[in-house]
Amino acid sequence: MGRKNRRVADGDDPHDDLDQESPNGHAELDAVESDSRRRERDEERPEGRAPTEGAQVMLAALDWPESDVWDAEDSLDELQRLAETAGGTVVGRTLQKRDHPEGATFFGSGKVAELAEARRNPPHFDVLVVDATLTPTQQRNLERRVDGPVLDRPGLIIEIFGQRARTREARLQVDLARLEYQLPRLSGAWSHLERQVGGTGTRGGPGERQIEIDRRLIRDRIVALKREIEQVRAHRARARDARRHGPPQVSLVGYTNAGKSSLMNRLTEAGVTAENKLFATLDPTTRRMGLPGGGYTVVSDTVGFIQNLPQQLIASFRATLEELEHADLLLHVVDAAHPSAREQLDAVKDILEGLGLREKPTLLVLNKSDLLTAPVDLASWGVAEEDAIVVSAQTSFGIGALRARVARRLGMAVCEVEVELPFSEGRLVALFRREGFLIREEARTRGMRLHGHLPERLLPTFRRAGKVREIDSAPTPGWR
Ligand SMILES: Nc1nc2c(ncn2[C@@H]2O[C@H](COP(=O)(O)OP(=O)(O)OP(=O)(O)O)[C@@H](O)[C@H]2O)c(=O)[nH]1
Ligand SMILES: [Mg+2]
Repeated sequence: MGRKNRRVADGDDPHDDLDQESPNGHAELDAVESDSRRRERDEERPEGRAPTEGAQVMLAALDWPESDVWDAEDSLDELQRLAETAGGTVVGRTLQKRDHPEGATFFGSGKVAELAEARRNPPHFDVLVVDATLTPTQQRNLERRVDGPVLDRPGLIIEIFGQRARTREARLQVDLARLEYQLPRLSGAWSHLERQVGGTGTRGGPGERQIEIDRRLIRDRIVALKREIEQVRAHRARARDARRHGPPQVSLVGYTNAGKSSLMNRLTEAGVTAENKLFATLDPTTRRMGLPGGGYTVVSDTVGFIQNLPQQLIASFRATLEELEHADLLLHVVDAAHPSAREQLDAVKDILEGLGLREKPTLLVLNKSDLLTAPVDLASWGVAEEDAIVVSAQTSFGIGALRARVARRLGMAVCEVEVELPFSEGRLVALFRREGFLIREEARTRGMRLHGHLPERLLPTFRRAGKVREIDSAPTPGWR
């Protein structure tokens, strides 16, 4: 899934004062944290504030041959939006080209020195955000070198989820992801444990002893959170069980900011928050959606995906993501006008595959057609015509067709028919009334003639009992 920070051998590392990766991936613990550094951290990072909120942020990325999944500049653009979403102001961005990442510091020594220099001089930055997954050791070493806090991409995404989480379920899941992320990083000079475990109140003890205490507290909290999340999962499973005999389920999935919530609002008038922000939605919302012909389905909107979605979040959001497993149809929403639309599509497909959802019936919804300057060539998207549809949640273009397509894919499409049935088939007349829309009913000499709309899946039943004539009519406009 996306780019990974490849760990390289430490042998060529010229920085002997820096932590080295030990075989289990953890470095030697820091010695005593210096008083001045601790003071600075406490002043800069009062309890409860994310490191990026109100901070001046420097972005840095490495472009190396094996990291070619995304164009490094496009990925940096996305990182910039993420940093801004997290409340930071980006004061600079820098890209280093290299054969491979440096084992101890990720960037090469020249770039690290340049970053340290940039932090000391105007326009001074508070936080360095790196567009990669750093090992805990690299993160710690970079913090020492630039003498300030360093966040990697997963750390930043987890921060944003933390800022966005509102409901109890989302909070539990984000807290778990954050603690799992932090556990191996605890000895970092700028680790901000205080707001994770409700303030231990004992900070300031000697570093190593304190870190051991913090580790124990985090492990205890992780156990407690997992227990609570398990209860949420059990509750969701019971709710799903109750819905099993209800209408079919449709789930919206897709990259963050693709327009899932906007589409949900168009399809159901749900009034869900849709914003030009990354990760506007963290909780699944479920609403009824009317289908052409009078049937209905249930649609859920859920959390957006992103390239390199942190594993900790995927694991902790399992309770939420499990809803997707039980959907009858996935609507994969893509911002077709985005310059990185293909990469976003692939990133989402990777995540779906990782969740075991590759075989789920899926309809690709190419959204934001109002922003497109050329007609969509479905073949270039690698999908068959019947598996994709072009829409605009903003202008409503294609929304009626999307409803009809969903109905068809769920076997709930409706057609206009004239049916002749013998008098003995009274139970089918009742079925027509219940499941379809009966316009006219006539008693003829040999039986009944019914005219109206029937779900396509019921046509064989009626054909077995009598005669069915399909009336070719244009789809009714404006179905909601
Ligand atoms: N021009 C245009 N903008 C759209 C369209 N659909 C959504 N948007 C805009 O795209 C932005 C993101 O929309 P959302 O519906 O919040 O996206 P989302 O997929 O739910 O995003 P997350 O919840 O963050 O994952 C908002 O500013 C919407 O107004 C569209 O069809 N055309
Ligand atoms: Mg949303």
